[in-house]
Amino acid sequence: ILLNHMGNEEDEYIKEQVQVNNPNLDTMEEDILYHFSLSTKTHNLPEMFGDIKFVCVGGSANRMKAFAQFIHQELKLPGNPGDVKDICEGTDRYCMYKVGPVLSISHGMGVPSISIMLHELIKLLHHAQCRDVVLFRLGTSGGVGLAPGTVVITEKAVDYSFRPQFEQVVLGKVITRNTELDEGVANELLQCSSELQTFPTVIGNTMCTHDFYEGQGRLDGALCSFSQEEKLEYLRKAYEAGVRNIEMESTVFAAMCRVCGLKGIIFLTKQTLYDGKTF
Ligand code: R2B
Repeated sequence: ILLNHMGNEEDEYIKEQVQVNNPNLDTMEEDILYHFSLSTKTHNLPEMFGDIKFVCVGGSANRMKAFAQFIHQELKLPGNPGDVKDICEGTDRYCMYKVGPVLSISHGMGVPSISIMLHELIKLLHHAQCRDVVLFRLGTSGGVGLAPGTVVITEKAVDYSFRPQFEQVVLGKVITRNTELDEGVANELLQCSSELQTFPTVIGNTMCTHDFYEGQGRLDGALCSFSQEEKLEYLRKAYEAGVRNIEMESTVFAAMCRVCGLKGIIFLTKQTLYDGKTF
């Protein structure tokens, strides 16, 4: 999909400029992207990042380095894929690699961690005057009622009550944001996957939780206040609501992409078996 869309100015995705929604940014002499160890004063962001079209984010630093090396090979870029350099080496919060028009960044685990990264990424793309950017979240998740190895492309990111929304507390008040993702790109990815036939792929809803253990109905945490039957009942309801996998970042990812005019896609592999037998 990256190769298909590179350099195609007529492409229907290629319309939007990355939007920030904060008037304060215009009056700031310097914007420090603290957790990337970058700043508008010390770095020429348009020169460094102005050609970015695809941003791929995932939880683990090692995985996102390996992904950058893979993309380097796929795009047949000059130089050695092993030499990709961490742009954020001044901090160990996140790692970032640029390979041609693709940025590969780690975001850690959970909504707070990815949310900090997304604020700084969106400001970075804005300061760098990037246009037509598509943002992908790649990663792992627990599947619900799927065969092991199935890839889920997210249709809607939903909360613990299966609602397509993300609640952010701002100055003590809850703000609710929509979490539906770009349908066109999701369908295109599904089409690519069915042509490749390398792994089973489905489109479904992804449930985002704020915890890996109790929040996901797991029986193997340090705390567990529910029975196996109660857990299965919850997962059954989730399945009926269209949930096909569970992870910990999708709602804020989808909400921030929508607000800032970015096409957001989430595709995740299923690792854990939520079948009531495994966990
Ligand atoms: C998937 O895997 C991590 C938990 O093990 C978390 O970041 C997620 O969403």
